[in-house]
Amino acid sequence: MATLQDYAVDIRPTWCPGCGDYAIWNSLKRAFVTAGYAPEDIIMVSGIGCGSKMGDYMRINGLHSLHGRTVAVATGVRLANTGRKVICVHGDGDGYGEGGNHFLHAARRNIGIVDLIEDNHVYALTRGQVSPTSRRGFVTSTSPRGVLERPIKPLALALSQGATFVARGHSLDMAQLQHLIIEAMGHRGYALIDVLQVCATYNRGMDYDWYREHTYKVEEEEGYDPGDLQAAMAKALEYPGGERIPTGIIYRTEDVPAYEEGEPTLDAGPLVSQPLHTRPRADYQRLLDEHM
Ligand SMILES: Cc1ncc(C[n+]2csc(CCOP(=O)(O)OP(=O)(O)O)c2C)c(N)n1
Repeated sequence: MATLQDYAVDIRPTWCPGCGDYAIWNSLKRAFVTAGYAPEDIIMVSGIGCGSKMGDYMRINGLHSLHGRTVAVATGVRLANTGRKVICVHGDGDGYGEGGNHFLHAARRNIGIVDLIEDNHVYALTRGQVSPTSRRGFVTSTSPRGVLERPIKPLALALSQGATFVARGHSLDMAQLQHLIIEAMGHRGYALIDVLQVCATYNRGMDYDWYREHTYKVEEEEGYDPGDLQAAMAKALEYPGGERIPTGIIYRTEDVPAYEEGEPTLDAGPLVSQPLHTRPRADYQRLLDEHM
């Protein structure tokens, strides 16, 4: 049985004091240990950003992709390694902005990955520009007179594309976040966890007190059923937009097969265990000779 020590590395995070990424970091490690995963059972794929450094700060199989390409790369990683848990950890810029297109297609494809988005509503690594979830009026270096656009609604977007597991946590409540990560890792297909994250440097208006005041848990609401898509959509549309932010498992169904389950190439096992069917070297040489 793995312990927290098994995930430890000697590298100290470069995140700012007060950053919500520390709580996400600890929640991930605790969730892995509590659910009984060893570091070699998991592959963490990230993009570029403060939060995307996550895999550097734990002893785990980790892969940095390009900014915005986290989910596309993770899809390939998952298809090659169906015996491993694949978890994406990246920011809202990476996931909903540059990677917004991949997000939609992963949701409708129901590829078996966990997609944890550290949603601090700002581009932090590049020092505080507007992100797709930034609130209207937010003053940043790229919106000196305040953001004009309305923020996207990531949970509603995921649900509208047929996502089968949609959850929201935040960096205030590590117990809830651990629970969401464990449930997402046990899910059959694509699992989105939007994690509201404090950015203590570039988004000071949305601090711990602000989140404490505005968040609530759906499971504490009498009769809330995460299997009811209409009710889930109503919750998903509450924020951004309104002042109350629902957290917890907003929607879940285990009735839809994951993409991998229907892919015939995988009948013979994970791609990494199958022989490489490469063409003879002479074929490539002929191509090179013809085109170079
Ligand atoms: C294609 C591309 N565009 C832009 C950048 C510059 N860039 C690096 S990180 C980043 C924003 C990161 O924001 P987010 O994904 O929200 O993560 P955070 O730093 O807030 O954790 C940007 C714009 C890049 N590396 N590659």
